[in-house]
Amino acid sequence: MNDNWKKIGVSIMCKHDFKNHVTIIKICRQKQLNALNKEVINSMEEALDYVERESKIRSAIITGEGEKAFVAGADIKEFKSFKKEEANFLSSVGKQKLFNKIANFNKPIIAAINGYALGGGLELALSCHIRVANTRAMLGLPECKLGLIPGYGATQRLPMIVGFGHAMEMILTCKMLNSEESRRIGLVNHIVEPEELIKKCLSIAQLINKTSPESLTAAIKSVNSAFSNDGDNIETIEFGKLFETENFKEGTDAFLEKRSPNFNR
Ligand code: CO8
Repeated sequence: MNDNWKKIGVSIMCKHDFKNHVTIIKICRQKQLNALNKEVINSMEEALDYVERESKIRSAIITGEGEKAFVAGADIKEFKSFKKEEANFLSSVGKQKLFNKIANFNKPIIAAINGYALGGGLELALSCHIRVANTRAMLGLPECKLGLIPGYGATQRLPMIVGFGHAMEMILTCKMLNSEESRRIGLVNHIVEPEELIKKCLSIAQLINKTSPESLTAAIKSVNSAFSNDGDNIETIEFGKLFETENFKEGTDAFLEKRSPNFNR
């Protein structure tokens, strides 16, 4: 990466384009398909804090390193041995530092989905205000195959974005959608060729940047308020409970051992 990129923590790179008033935040854990661990979440929070404060930056784009993945989920190796309390804690801290922070941000944030957006990775994209995918993107919520449910907001945000029926089907079947299917149900707003992805997001940012910053903050707050309820807490509690089940252990063991899970049914 060239000199315009600044490193935050171990795995976040940021490019601040003050002339065009936009920051690109890139998650760089390519070998693990940019899976979200605690370090990524903390560094993302730091990057977002800067964008929030810097008045010359009026919008941001989040993307993943490499050609394969936006983010392939929360880091399964990190949370595999968690008990209920640790799971509840990780879910609520992650929401506070990253997912809800983005959803309630004072400036618009665009997800540039450059490959797999799975589990927590799709939840990250769902937290963003606008989603653009490239033609290689694959979107899905595999949590029920791991003996879990989505724990970073998808049970709440997905029905708002694609409607109850499509949300239920995606969560209950764990089926991945390609970019065309994702656009058809409104999960992503646009699809472009891989080399056009950042350019397309920048062109949306340029339109945003011509508007009033105060209006953007108020618009985000107002649109979000249409959907406020207690579901987010219920999701965290239900998510934690699953860490006490045998099937969670079996689902995550099976993934790490590269085999199909054999669930107690
Ligand atoms: N966590 C940790 N490591 C991962 C993850 C992940 N989510 N995804 C991929 N990796 C790692 C693989 O283990 C592998 O590592 P290694 O080379 O050391 O074996 C490397 O990335 C490359 O992956 P694959 O070899 O599997 O690549 P493939 O091209 O064969 O497959 C897939 C790509 C289909 C994306 C596959 O990697 C996959 O299915 N990944 C897991 C997807 C998934 O289940 N995501 C959901 C995770 S659970 C979650 O996000 C819960 C959110 C709520 C959490 C709340 C807080 C606790």
